[in-house]
Amino acid sequence: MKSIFFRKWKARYLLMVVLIPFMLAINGCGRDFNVDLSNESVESSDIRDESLIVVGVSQLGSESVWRTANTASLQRAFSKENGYFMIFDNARQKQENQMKAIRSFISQNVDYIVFSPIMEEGWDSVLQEAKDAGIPVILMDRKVKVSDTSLYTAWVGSDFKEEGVKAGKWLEKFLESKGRLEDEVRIVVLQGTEGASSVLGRTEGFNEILRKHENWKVLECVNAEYTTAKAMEEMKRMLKKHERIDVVVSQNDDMTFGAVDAIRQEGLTPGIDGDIVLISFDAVKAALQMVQDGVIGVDVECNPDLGGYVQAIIEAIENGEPYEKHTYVEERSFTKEMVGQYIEDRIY
Ligand code: GYE
Repeated sequence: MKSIFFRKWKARYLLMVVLIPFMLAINGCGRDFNVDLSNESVESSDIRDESLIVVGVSQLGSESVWRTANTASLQRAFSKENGYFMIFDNARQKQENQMKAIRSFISQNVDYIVFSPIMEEGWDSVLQEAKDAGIPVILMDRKVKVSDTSLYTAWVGSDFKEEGVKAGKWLEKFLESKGRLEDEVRIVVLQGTEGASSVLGRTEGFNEILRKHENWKVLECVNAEYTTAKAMEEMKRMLKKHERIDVVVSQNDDMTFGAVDAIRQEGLTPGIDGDIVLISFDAVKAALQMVQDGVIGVDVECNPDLGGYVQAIIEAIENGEPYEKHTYVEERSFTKEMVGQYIEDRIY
């Protein structure tokens, strides 16, 4: 933890390094510096306010509705009203951009670095640099695979493996209810970004249940990058290639939307009473509506509202209080029978 004096000095310096490139960008000549101030008007009071905690946030991209909700959650948590100055960088799906952003946060001497690592591997050196600079790093959403866990301070996110298990168990129950537990079940899997914790965990969890059923056949497991467009393309291709597909396991809702469109375009009916059953993850509002309509069989929730949890950890560190190294957030699954009561309150 750094002294107030240091923070005051640093806040003044930081506001200069943040604001100057921002002003240049407005004039069309700033290039690499990516500060999202769309929700923050930079007023002179910001410049004078030296008590704010400076948090550098490296978001991995904006590929999904989940990700947008996650970014909004961070913006709510790290607001000026809550005592924070947030420097936000969108890495646009590139690990090298995330590394650049983190190094830039280190050179600006921020108080905390918060980031969602696009993939698990490859973070040792940059995290070592943050540690050497004495800047706590709080991971959210996805994890990192490092030899030394002291390279990060804490992690907040979902139990992705458990999400995969829930998906598999729902499929068991569903097939049983249809009297199809013994039939051959032909499955395709739409996976998200290669090497991401959410992909690794959901795959591992689902496979744990899959292994118990010899009659469940995975025809293909493809990378559709967590996006609607890629999933639509892949789903169309697979529908042409395989004479019958019974189940699509789609590792996020955005890909599910693409798969549903592709299925319909092929003249088939997606849904629990249709030709192809869909299993999805995230549980964003538009997908919950599709659960209610019977188009998606189950949507396994993944909670993007992580800002408050990260903020609580920072506050504990600031106050010298204990905090958990790993925090798993609460989640449930949604099916047609019970989803109705949850749709209206969904804010994303
Ligand atoms: O499910 C997906 C997103 O890592 C949990 O990333 C996250 C996943 C989420 O883009 O929609």
